[in-house]
Amino acid sequence: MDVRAAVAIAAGKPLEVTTVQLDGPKAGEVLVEIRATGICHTDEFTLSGADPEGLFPAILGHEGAGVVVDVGPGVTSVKEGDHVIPLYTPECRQCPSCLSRKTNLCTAIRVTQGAGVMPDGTSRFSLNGQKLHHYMGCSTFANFTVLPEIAVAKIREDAPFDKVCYIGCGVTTGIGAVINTAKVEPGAKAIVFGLGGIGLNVVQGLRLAGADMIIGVDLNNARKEWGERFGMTHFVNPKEIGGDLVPHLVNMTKTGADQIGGADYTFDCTGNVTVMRQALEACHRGWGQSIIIGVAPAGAEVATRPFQLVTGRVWKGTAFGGARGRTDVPRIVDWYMDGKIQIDPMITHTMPLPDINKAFDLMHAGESIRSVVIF
Ligand code: NAD
Ligand code: 022
Ligand code: ZN
Repeated sequence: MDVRAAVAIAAGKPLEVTTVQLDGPKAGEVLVEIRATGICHTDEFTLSGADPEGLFPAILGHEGAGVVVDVGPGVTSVKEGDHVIPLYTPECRQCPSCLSRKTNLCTAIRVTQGAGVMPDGTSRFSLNGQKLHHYMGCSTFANFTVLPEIAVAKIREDAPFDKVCYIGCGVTTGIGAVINTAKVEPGAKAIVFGLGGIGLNVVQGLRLAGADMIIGVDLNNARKEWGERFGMTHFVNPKEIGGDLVPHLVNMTKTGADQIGGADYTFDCTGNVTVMRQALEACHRGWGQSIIIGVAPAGAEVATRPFQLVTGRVWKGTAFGGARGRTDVPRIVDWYMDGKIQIDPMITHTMPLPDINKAFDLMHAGESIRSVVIF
């Protein structure tokens, strides 16, 4: 069939909005009509050419929501008409990783997903007979896409596509990092580095978890108001404190009885390795945990003195907020529909598919929290 898509022809070039061909779903696959998609940093990272694993030509996009319109042989968990969110981290419930209960990083289709093809090793997308790569197993920058059954989460039908698409990456990553990865408890003190599309969701996750002190750190003063809107209690701009950031933050977290100071939990939502070190070192001695969410540039390395770890600080990372997509994503949609979490104000820009390149311009300018294409 013919579908409308934004094609990443080559690294560093704008997306080309055109008609491409999509083959129907094979065994274990579903055809989904994408109704809305967010534009996330990793799409930009790949399009720019900075991602060494980026494949071209490809249909990017991994933050979508839509409706199942056809299913291939053997599909049992979803049917035509079901509303779904594509999952770049699938959940097969059968591989050693899923069965371990210790990680959300399902390995069932990992190799083919990374190679930009469906689990049978072929692509469903083509342009004038030339193969197009799938992206992160999702390819949501098209009004129809084919996905493995294990890579869709079935959601309630009253949820608006143009909002819940954000649960496909940013919302789940931020809230999940707090709840699944850090397991933050009521009364905790936390620091969030970077108040963008991920950090603001960490902030609202911390409020949901009952944290007492939520310090936001950002170089952009415009992000102070944003943080406060979702539960941030204190704001620090590293450029404006006239001294080192880590001791400043540690001081802020000191309370009467505890003059050691440091946060119970810190989160890097910048992808900057210097910030990652600051986030670890701003943790409380003996128990503080620092969670890396940001994706650093290719080849980057993190450093600290081993003493930081020997004295009980814990360094962790998280992918997709540690969420098991088919199980956890429908619950997060419920939280949104029940008013427990907010999404609408973070979607600062919407546009039709032909204007998708504007979303990348807004991201570069730091003007948007999230842009969403509505098909
Ligand atoms: P964003 O650009 O919207 O936000 C980043 C924020 O960090 C901005 O407000 C910026 O001003 C601030 N910042 C930059 N440098 C800083 C510094 N040195 N100190 C303090 N603040 C600084 O980006 P985002 O959409 O929120 O994404 C953040 C990161 O999370 C990206 O690296 C993205 O790739 C990553 N991410 C990871 C996962 C995962 O599963 N691990 C999922 C989604 C996104
Ligand atoms: C999403 N991300 C950043 C912005 N939006 C993001 C990028 C990478 C990962 C998670 C989120 C990630 C962490 C660990 C892995 N990935 C490896 C997973 C594994 O090996 O099992 C990751 C994922 C997908 C892909 C590449 C890397 C891909 O499909 N190409 C989850
Ligand atoms: Zn993303």
